[in-house]
Amino acid sequence: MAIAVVLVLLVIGSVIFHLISPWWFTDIASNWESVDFTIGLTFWVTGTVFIAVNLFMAYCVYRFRHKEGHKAVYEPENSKLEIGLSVATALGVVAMLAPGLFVWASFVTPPDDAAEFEVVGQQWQWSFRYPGRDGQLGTVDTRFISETNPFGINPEDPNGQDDVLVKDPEMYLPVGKPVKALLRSKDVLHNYTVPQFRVKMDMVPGMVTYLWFTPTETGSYDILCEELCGIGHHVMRGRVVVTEQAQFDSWLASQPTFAQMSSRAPASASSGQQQFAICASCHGQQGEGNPAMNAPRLNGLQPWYIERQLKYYQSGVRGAHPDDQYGRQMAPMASMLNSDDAIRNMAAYISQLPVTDSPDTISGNAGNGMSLYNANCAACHGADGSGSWATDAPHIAGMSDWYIANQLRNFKAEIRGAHADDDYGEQMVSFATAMKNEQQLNDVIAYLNSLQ
Ligand code: HEC
Ligand code: HEC
Ligand SMILES: [Cu+2]
Repeated sequence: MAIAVVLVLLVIGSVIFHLISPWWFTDIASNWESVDFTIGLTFWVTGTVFIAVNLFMAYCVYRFRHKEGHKAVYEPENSKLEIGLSVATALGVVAMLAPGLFVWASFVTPPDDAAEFEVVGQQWQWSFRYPGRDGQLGTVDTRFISETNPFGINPEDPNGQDDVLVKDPEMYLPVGKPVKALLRSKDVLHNYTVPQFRVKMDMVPGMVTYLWFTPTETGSYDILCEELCGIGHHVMRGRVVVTEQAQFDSWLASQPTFAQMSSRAPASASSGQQQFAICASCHGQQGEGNPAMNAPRLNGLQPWYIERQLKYYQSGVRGAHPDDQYGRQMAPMASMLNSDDAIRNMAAYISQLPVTDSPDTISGNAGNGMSLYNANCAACHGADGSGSWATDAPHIAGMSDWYIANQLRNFKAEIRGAHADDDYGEQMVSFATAMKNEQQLNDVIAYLNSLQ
């Protein structure tokens, strides 16, 4: 009897939970209502069966419970019942699967007028490529990938010259126009997902997969990587902004083409040097850092990382948080570099400075730090802590240890990395929590010190 009651309560509870649950679809913003329809249909079919089977079970438990003097009857065959159940099950399965086949057929058949764009996945960022005026994307090959050609575009292919490159996890699309996304991965499996569009597709290294949709609502939506295995897919966040055509056009025009990017003059370290005197007053002549000024060592940092930080300080992505005492001292200094080129030149100058030694100021259990580091950090910063352009992670081994410790505290407290446009620091907010306490933090720092 008690079991029958529990079963009935289970059914009632599940239905109520489903009805009041806050976890339901986001508002749809694309043409794929049919995806919602098929998922809804599956819910109805499985939900009906769930209720029917459990209530029937509760009924049987109650009706056929043990009674003194009653004997069970053995009835091995009942063809009427068997046929009925088979037909009902078959109908239910068909109802769940058949509509999906039609939806899938249209999902893999983009309309002819769908405009193409490309999504590139890498550990752990998104970037995007749009065809230029010729409407055609140039060919690509992993062999061509380098710091000056991050997309690996074939320099010999004329179609690639006017390709528009978005090396930033924010992409735009015009509202109401069908688009076809070509999906490519530089390294491992990824999965491009925009929940509001109801689209997702795996990205497989070595091949190009695709999906298509028509954005129907203007707005800004999260891009997620729904690949699960691997350390950082959950921190691969991007944004897709759907706007009117005119706004999309002007955004696209503001992005560099491949020809523009590859014809840029190389950064000039000697121009950078001219402006370094002011920086040296805090960071030291060799960029060796000065704890008395709370200014960290800069030599040893990669140019792309320095460039990004200087831009972040300028735009308030870094060094604007009210509790970021030291970042706020640095931010106005970055504003003295008054152009993109000035920033590039400065980064070039700093990154070629001779590497100095930073005195150790923090001690801890390096062995313990090693396990923490290898499990949580090495995948991005490298086993030797020297950082990697491919994962956008800077050199951290042997740098000013008091500064590194401070940054980890800042990430953890979301003083750094929580700004909406901080697409790189955001990853660290999640990983800084790997050190549960000050002791573990010191252990990791001790290990980083031992790596220099
Ligand atoms: C008034 C002192 C001061 C001056 C002048 C100064 N900085 Fe800084 N800088 C700092 C401090 C303090 C920090 C550390 C911020 C923190 O702890 O978050 C910093 C941080 C940085 C960082 C971030 C390092 C990292 O590992 O992320 C860079 C890059 C940098 N400064 C470059 C420069 C450059 C280039 C100049 C000259 C244009 C300059 N700084 C001038 C005080 C200064
Ligand atoms: C998913 C990749 C990833 C993982 C894992 C990761 N980091 Fe980072 N880390 C980054 C990126 C990207 C940045 C640069 C952030 C930026 O540009 O603002 C960064 C920045 C940092 C900085 C700031 C350096 C500076 O000069 O200011 C420190 C310190 C750091 N990471 C330490 C760690 C430690 C310790 C771990 C392990 C607990 C770790 N990271 C795990 C990607 C990662
Ligand atoms: Cu991924």
